[in-house]
Amino acid sequence: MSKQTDRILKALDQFNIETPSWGYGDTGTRFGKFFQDAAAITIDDKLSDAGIVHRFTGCCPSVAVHVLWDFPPKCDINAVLRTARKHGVRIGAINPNVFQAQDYKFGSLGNPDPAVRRKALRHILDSVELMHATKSRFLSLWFADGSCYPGQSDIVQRKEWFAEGLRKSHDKLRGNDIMLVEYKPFEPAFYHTDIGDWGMAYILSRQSGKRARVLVDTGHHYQSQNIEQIVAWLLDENMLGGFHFNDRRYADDDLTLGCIDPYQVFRIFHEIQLAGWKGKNIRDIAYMVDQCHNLKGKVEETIQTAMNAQELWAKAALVDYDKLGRHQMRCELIDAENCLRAAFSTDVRPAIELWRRKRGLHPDPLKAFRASGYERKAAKDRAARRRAAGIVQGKSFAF
Ligand code: PSV
Ligand code: MN
Repeated sequence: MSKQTDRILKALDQFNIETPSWGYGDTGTRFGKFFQDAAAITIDDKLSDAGIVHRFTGCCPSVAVHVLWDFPPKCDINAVLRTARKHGVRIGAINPNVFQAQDYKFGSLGNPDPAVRRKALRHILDSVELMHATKSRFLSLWFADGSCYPGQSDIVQRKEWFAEGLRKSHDKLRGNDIMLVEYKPFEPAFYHTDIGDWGMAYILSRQSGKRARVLVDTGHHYQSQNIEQIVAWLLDENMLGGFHFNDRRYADDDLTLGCIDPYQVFRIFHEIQLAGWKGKNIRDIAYMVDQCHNLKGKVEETIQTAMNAQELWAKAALVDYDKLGRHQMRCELIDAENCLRAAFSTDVRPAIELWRRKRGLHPDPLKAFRASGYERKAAKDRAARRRAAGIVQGKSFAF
């Protein structure tokens, strides 16, 4: 076996990517939803879909869940855990939901009304309990909080409310739990967002305690921002908690990882593997997908995402760090850049196929999934269940 293949196999052994439960259900834009017969209806369907993705790719053993969408009040947690086990997956990051209730119109932890702040905190603390009940390690926090007009809010006062709420949330963590703090520059707030960029997420995480880290959602940046630099800095500060992967052309588009700019994902992966090579602990990083697909088949798309991720991770494992370092020290720009280009342009697919074969997997997960007939069966079953339950296609967002 060539050294290169060996390097790829080892890199793939250390790479898993978590899929989101919300990527399996019907979703849309604010202008409407396009429904799919095969889309998941219940948490059982979502876990079944996630199980299928893992069965064919071998690299998606866990599923991120959104508390209210997947664990409504009074739901039987043990039954969900049993279903997950049956489908060969485990529950991953727990995402509290402090944005959809009417109370949160003007914010959650940053709401001027102390009763709403308390309600949001209560939900987060309940989510920590759910995290412990499901043996998940990650509490993943995203807040829609912000304001839409200049003068609407006292920005610094809200920062203090956030610091307080996050500290209290962090206090409930234990052992090797991690609290992930996600940032986003805009949407749904369009003037200021309380946790608007990685610096704000970093400051709040540092103030919260040793179990808090920053979560980088690749779709949550301004156009042309250098995301790999943010990743490199966070790694160096031991503050990189994880990712929500998706690709974008304009804003938070939720497109398939690597479909627009695969080189950017490669550059992010390169910074991570380089940090690992330099001795940083990169084992605890949570690689997660945060995508909702309105047009592509949900399971097919998730398989495609996992395959793209593996391919780019494998390419990033091929950078010659000694050589790169030498060229950098001599300011040999073209040669240094070519160290990255050489790795990026290597065809890693045969090595990935070998990795799959060694695990008893089909070398082409997408082909194997299509041949399985799973989607056809799910479409028939779920369309009938929708009909029986009277679930009908919704209207547009304003009518
Ligand atoms: C918000 O845009 C976000 O990225 C958060 O991570 C949410 O949990 C997720 O999307 C919901 O789709
Ligand atoms: Mn996200």
